[in-house]
Amino acid sequence: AAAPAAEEAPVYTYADMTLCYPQLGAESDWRTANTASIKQTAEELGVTLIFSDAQQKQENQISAVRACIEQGVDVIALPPVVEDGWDAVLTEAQDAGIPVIIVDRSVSADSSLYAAHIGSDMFLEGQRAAEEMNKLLPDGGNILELSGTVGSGAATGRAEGFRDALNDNITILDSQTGNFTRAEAIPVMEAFLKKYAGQVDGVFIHNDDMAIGAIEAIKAAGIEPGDLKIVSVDGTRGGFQAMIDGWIQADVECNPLLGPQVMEMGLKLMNGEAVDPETLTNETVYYPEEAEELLPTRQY
Ligand code: GYE
Repeated sequence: AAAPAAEEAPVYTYADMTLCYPQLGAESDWRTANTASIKQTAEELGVTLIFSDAQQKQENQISAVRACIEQGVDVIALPPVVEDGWDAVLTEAQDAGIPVIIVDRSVSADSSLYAAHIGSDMFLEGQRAAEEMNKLLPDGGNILELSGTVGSGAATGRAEGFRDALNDNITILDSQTGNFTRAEAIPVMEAFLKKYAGQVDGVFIHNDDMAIGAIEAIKAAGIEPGDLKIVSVDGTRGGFQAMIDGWIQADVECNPLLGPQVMEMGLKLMNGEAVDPETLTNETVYYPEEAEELLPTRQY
């Protein structure tokens, strides 16, 4: 029998698509912008969106994915809070014939269990952050690291990339998690400043929200802007403002506006078209000198 001609294949449009987005939480301005991008894009394109917020708990995310499988959605786009522990639910989606796009952070599951990944190269972001710290501390020094959620692809990638590119004359005295939130970063930074008083030249902070929290603690300790070199990640408005105020010396961009790419790929998958297994976001580094001019143009 002849293979069906291309024009006979069912062609779905955005209006036919029900997309499940089990968001991992609302921990940062980056995340808020990511959620807004998904919701706005769905509305503009006429995609039916099933959205949930797992409050940074993997078990909530897994339940949300299972609910979407049961409901028979067309596509699941999953931003995984941590890397491990997805094999079972990804297998369930696959058995149900529902394609999964891993969005933003990565998973450790075998790539045969999902259709594709769209997001940032977290290792590269870490390398970029290290290059900035190298420039800020040309004679070396002692630094601290305020890292993201333990076990998340974003924190692991940034930590590894940072160590990969950091000069040998810079020592990481300590590394603690602030779970990507302002609130959790404050006590961590306070404890750091007590423990390492007078010994610290810089801090690598895995996102701008934690940087803003840390800056509160640094201010309270009577330290002046620029005395501690701070390299952060994301490039949110808050990060830009902290650059203008002299607290952050370099901000490595991480782009949360993934809605259009996610929906476009979702539709391709519905129509049985081939997709790129890995789509990396194009990103840069921002500096204080340009922060004032760029702030009004920032979308998040
Ligand atoms: O950098 C941080 C957020 O996974 C890239 O998660 C994302 C990170 C982002 O909480 O602000």
